[in-house]
Amino acid sequence: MKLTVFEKSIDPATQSMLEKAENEGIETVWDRYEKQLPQCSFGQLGICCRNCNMGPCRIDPFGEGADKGICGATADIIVARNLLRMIAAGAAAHSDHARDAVLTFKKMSEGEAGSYGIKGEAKLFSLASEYGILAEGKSREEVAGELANALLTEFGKQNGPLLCTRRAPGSRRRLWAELGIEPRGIDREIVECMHRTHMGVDNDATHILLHGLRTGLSDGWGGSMIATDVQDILFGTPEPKKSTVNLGVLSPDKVNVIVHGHEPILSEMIVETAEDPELLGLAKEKGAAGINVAGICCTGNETLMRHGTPIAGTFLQQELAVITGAVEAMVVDVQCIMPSLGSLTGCYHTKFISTSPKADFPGTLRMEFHEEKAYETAKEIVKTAVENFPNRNLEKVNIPEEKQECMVGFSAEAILKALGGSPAPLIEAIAGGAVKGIGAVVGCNNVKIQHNYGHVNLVKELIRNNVLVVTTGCNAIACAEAGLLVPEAAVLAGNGLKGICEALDIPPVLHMGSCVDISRILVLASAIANSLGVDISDLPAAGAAPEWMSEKAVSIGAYVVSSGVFTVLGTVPPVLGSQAVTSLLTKGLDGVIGASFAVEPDPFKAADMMLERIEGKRKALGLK
Ligand code: CUV
Ligand code: SF4
Repeated sequence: MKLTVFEKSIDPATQSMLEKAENEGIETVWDRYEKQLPQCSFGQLGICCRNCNMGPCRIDPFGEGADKGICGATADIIVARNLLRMIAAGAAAHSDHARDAVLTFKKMSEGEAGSYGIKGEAKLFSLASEYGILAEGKSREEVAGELANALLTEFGKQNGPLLCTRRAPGSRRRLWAELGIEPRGIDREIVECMHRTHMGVDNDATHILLHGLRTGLSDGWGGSMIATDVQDILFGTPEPKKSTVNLGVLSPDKVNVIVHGHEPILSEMIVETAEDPELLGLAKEKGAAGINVAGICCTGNETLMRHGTPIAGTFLQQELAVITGAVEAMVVDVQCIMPSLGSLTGCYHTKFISTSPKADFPGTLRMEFHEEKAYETAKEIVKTAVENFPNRNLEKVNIPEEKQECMVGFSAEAILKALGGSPAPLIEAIAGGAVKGIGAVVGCNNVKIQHNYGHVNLVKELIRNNVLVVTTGCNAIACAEAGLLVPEAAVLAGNGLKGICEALDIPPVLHMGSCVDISRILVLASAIANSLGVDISDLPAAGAAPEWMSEKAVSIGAYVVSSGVFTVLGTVPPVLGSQAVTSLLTKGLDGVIGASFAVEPDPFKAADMMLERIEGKRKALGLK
């Protein structure tokens, strides 16, 4: 099977770079995907186990060979355990990111993270009071220090519930408590996943999965929420602003520095140093017209939301950015960074710079990033990029023209502000039927789905049916590339939603941030549910991850569903090898926590499923 560039992506910039790659004999993620086909069906079904060294074991899906592992583990047990490990990895990724943000915040409060400060003072004080810290008579830094300690406690706590869960409606919290899935401590839940999945520990699929929900909750209402909150204090809470996206944001005559990964701790500093007069002078000396910083993946979303820094692409466009031949430095921290970038950057002049003490890749220039010398290191990194500018090989440069305007920065605070201070106008619009409900569409790209096809079509279908869409992660970038994040996109919305967008001058699709910022969606949903006096599961809302691939997305799915939101997955998780697990996830959960998963790769059908759920919830609330 050989896919054409048109079958690989719906995005013209992506298609043209894929053509360039083919002409230059450069391998991309799609080529490697083709070499993996057909993919192992035991893996796809989730029925192989390597959790002890009597194995590996696998279950015969046709019921002819082994129906148990050597220890006696059935398909149900193996599938559930594997899924729990995915949730653990995803929750760990978000929460360890959060931990680093809090540690930076703590160092900042102690005056040991020189270049960082408090840009979100209001959030500092509101969070401090939420955590029971008295601010009176204390300096900002003292309050910050006490808050940092309180937040760090959430990671190591032995007994719950995590304090952020108090933001959820009371009925939801009571349900979690009754089910015994209230998250206790962030680290505790993740460690317990590893313990339970060790050979011979937890061997009941339902029991295993309930802990999966608890671990997911410790991410959504713990790690991710803390990451968002602390980053807002350090860097400011996002507000609406304009920017541009897609590979066309790369500059033909400026030094292009790409920040890729997830932690704004790094990208914020890079953005700042790009305005350093000394570096700008050096750029001029090297023949460049300036320094252009552009993002990829969620660290890009972070700087986009706060500074309007342009974004060069989604997850599947990371290699293509290098293939433009115009990137002086690809600067990465953690998560969603393809190790292929090492050999790929070797084919161009691009410097591949890894910065996290936790993450290295083949072929990188290591420039480890520490808070104490953040500005200096960022400056060193950008200087390396500037000095690399003369090495750009003009014959290899081809930057696609495509770049799209977008309006971003819709934090929960910004949305409430746009509504005039309370969710009431949105609730009225929903009650009156102008807006049918809310769709939360998030998540990655995945080579198994035509790039951006799932994202863009699902979202278009929702807004056409008067569903206001909130988005994060790569879905947000995909929507931006398709021109859906501008107020003018209201013409694609149904009449009711269109009227609201025009009245408020907002897009029908609201960019709420990076993947950890799905916590902002939880906060917004809680605000709406609380002001109606209902549970989140009563709201006319539904979620989707049309092209998800990462383990983080599995953790997200676990907490979104546990929070009461029906969620449609566009790619099949490795669970189909167990009838029991599959039916629990897609049906059984509904009776337990008021929401469940569905799997539907076709975005039009997925939209129908979400619309049906939204209609059902409207009816139950007595809305027409
Ligand atoms: Ni964190 S997790 S590919 S960057 S959304 Fe993008 Fe978002 Fe998935 Fe990764
Ligand atoms: Fe096989 Fe059981 Fe060991 Fe898994 S834990 S590898 S199923 S013996």
